[in-house]
Amino acid sequence: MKKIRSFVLISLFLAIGASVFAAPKIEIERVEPLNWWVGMKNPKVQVLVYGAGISGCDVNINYPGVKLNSVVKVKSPNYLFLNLEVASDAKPGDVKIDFRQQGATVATYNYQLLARENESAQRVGFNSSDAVYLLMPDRFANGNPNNDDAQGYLEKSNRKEPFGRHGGDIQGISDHLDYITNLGFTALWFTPVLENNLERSSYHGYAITNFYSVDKRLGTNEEFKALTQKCKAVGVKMIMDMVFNHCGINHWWMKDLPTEDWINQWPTYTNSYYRLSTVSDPNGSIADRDVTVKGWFDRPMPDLNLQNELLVTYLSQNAIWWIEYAGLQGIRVDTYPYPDRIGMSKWGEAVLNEFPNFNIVGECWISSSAKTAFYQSGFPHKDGFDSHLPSVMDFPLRDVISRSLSEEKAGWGEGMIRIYDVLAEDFLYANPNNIMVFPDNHDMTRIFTELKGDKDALKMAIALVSSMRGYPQFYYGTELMFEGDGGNHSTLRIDVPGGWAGDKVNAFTAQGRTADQNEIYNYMSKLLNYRKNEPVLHNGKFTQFLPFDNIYLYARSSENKTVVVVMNNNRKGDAKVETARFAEVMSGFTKGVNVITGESLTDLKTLIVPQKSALIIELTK
Ligand SMILES: [Ca+2]
Ligand SMILES: [Ca+2]
Repeated sequence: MKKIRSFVLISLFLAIGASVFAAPKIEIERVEPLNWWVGMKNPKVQVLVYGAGISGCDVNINYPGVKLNSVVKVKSPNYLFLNLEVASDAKPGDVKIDFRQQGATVATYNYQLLARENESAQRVGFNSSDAVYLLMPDRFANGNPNNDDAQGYLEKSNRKEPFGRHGGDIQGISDHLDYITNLGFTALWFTPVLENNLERSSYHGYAITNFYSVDKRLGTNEEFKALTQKCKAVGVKMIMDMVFNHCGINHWWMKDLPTEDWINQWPTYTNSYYRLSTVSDPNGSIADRDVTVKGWFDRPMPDLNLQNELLVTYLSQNAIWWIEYAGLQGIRVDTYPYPDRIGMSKWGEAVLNEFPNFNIVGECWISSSAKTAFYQSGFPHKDGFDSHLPSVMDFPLRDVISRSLSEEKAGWGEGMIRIYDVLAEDFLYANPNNIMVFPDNHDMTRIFTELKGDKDALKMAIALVSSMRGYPQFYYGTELMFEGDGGNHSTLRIDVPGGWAGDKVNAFTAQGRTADQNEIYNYMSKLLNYRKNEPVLHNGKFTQFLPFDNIYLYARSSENKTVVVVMNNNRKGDAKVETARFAEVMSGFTKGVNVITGESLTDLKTLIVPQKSALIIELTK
C-alpha cells in the first residue's frame, strides 16, 4: 500500500513537473541565408539560426533529400549553425526544422528550398564587352518620396545636409534607366544598397547592419531584384557592391557576437594603417600587416575576421544568395585587400564554383601595377596562392590620366609617356583585359576638376578610358561635367539635378542640360554605343607606340578591323601625323572612318589630329 502510494505520488510529481518545468518556447529571431536552392553545385549549406537559448536544443529535420550533417554550437548560447546537405533530387518546398528540449518541441522553422532559375549557374558575368556606370543611389534620383524616412531607422532624411540621406532610391534608378542606356552603358554598379542603420552619414552604404536586407530607404529586396531584371531586359548587367572587410557598428550581431573572434578585436581602438604594401611585401613585418589587415577601417566599422571559417562560409553564402536571388552578373568587392586574403580566396572560390562564368572586381586601391596585379587570379605566387579574384581596378592608370592630360609641355617623363609607361607594365597582370579602367570614382577628385575644367581634356580622358584594353567605368555626373574634390565627399557626391521633384533644372533631359553638358553627354554616348557593338574594342589586341612630342597612338586590332586612337595632347594647332611608323597596325588598310563624326578618311598616310583632342578611326580593308 505504502509502495503504491509512493508510486502514485512520484507519478503525480513527474506529471506536474513536466508541465511546470517544460522548456519554454524559443523565439527564432533570424535564420540566414533567408532560403536556399535545390541543385546548387555545392550541395551543402550552413544555416545560421539565432534565438535566445537556441544552442540548448536538439535539431531534427525530416525532409526527403535534406540531411542534417551536423550542428555547430559556438560561444554565444543564442546561435546554432546547421550543416545541411541538399540532394540534387530533393523537391523544392518548406523544410520543417524542429528544435527540441527534453524531447519537447520549443521552436519550429520552415526553411524554404526553392527551384533555381534555368541556366542560373551558367550566367555570364560582366566582361571586357561592357561599360560600367557607377552611381550612388541616395544621390541619383528620388523615385519614391514615401520611403525617405522608413520606420525603424535612426537617421532621418535631410537633403540640406551634405552628409545626410537625400532620399534617392532604387525606384529613381529604375525611372532613369534610359538616361544610362542612352549613354551606351551595359553594366551598372551602385554603392551598397544593404541596410546601413547608423545615426549619421550612412548614405554611402559601406557600414552594413544587415547582410540580407536592402535598406528600406532605398527600397526593398524585391525592388532591387525587379531593377536587376529590368536591367537585364535592356541589356544592362547588375554589379552588386559588397563589403566583407567590415560591417556597421550597429549590425545586429554586434550586441551578441557568435564567437569572440567573429571580428578583429584590440585592447584599445586600433585603426588600419591603410598601407597595403604590407600585404604583398615579402620583406614586411607581420606586425605591420596585422594592423593594416586587422585594424579597423573606421570606428563605426568593426573589422570582420575572415580567418573565422564560419564567417567565411556566412559571407560566401551571402554573395551566392544575392547572385541567385536577384540575378546578378557581377560583384564589386569593397576594400578587397583589407580582409584576410586566404579568407577572401576561399570566398571567391566558393562563388566561382557556383557561377564559373561570373565576374568579380576587387577594389585594390594601390598606385602600383605590381601590387595591383598581386591580387588578380592567375598571378604566379611563389606559394601557389590563388586569390580567385578575376578582375582588379586600374588605379595606377587612373593616377596618370589627369596628370598626363594636364601636361602640354612634355619633357622626357611628362605628358602622354606617363600613360604609355603604366601600360608597359601589363606583363604583370594575369589578364590585362579583365581590368576596370576609370578616370575617377566616388572616393576621389572628379576628373573634370583634376583637369581644371578643361572640356577638351575631358573628352580625351573619356576617349582613352573607352578604347583602352580592359573595360571602362565612369562615375555618374562625368557626362554632366560635375566637379568635386576627393577631400570633401559632400562635393563629390552631389544630387543629379532633376532627380528630385521641384528641382529647377532637369539634367536627365537634353533640354535641361547646358550646351557644354550635351556636348560631353553626346560624346560619351557616341563612343560607348560604338564600343558596345565593336568586339575589336572588347578583345582586340592592344598595341601602343611610344609617344613623341606628346602625341600618342595606340590600336586595337582584330582580324579584319583595327581601331586606331591618336591623342594630340598639345595646344599648338592641328598635328599632321605621318603614319609610316605605325605600319605594324595600319598596313593593309585602305579605308578609315572617324568614329565620332562619321567622316571618311581618304588619306591614311597622314592623319590630321586637331589640337588637344583624340582622333578615333576605324580601319577596314
Ligand atoms: Ca526616396
Ligand atoms: Ca580588415
